[in-house]
Amino acid sequence: MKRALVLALTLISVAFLTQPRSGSTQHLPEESCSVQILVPGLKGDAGEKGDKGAPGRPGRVGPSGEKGEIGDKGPKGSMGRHGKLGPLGSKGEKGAGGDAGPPGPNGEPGIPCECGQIRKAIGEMDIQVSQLTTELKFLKNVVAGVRETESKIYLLVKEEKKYTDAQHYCNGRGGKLSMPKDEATNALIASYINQSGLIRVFIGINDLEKEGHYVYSDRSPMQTFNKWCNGEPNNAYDEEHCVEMVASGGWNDVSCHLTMYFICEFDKENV
Ligand code: GN1
Ligand code: CA
Repeated sequence: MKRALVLALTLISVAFLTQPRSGSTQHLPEESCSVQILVPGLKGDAGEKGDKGAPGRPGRVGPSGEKGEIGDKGPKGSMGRHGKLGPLGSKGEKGAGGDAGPPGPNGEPGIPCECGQIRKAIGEMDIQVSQLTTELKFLKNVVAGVRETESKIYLLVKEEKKYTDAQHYCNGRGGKLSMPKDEATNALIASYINQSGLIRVFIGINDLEKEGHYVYSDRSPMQTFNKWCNGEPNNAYDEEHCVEMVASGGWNDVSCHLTMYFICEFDKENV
């Protein structure tokens, strides 16, 4: 554009300068010379093909290609590092006891003394302590409450014993295992059991000497009065020779080896 303008101005100047002017013809050759310098020459012939240029700059990164198909599973990787320590587990069962350890070294020799006498005294005190402990239990039972009729005192012993041990316990205190020989006594013992919140106790009746031949703990044979529960005595498993009273006041023959609470009776005149 710029070039076209220059060319146009040049042509105008040429036209202007080539017109005859009055009184100034003697300067024409010099002015034609300066016009030749301003006008470009004709376009030349095409040159020879140049050398191959340097490689261009790398193009822009193209868009992501489509996802290919899933390849085959690779080989198993090597074992990972140990994970973090887990939380503490719950306490396990107690293990079996270990073997006994080796015996310890011998102790220092003791100070010589009249050991025989001291040992004897300690042994006697041990016996007294156990007797007093037994008496204390008995008294606690008494304080806890007894039942009585005009002639007897009934005591519930809250210690679980086999029949014969229960009998010995009562005998040792001047009494007997309780013997309900009539309706009134049976009802008194039954209410004693109920008020103590129990369901069964040993009473003093057994057929230890002869199957089916029931006697009281004073060895007197059972008379017509009885309170057998329905279907009892049945000598179940062929080994029921002692008698319990249940809360209803009914009797049932049971194994003498069972352990349960029991009721002793004492004659008031012996107390
Ligand atoms: C009891 O164990 P089982 O239920 O057969 C009871 C027997 C009674 C029987 C009556 C230990 O025997 O003395 O005759 O129920 N034995 C004990 O069904 O209580
Ligand atoms: Ca029975």
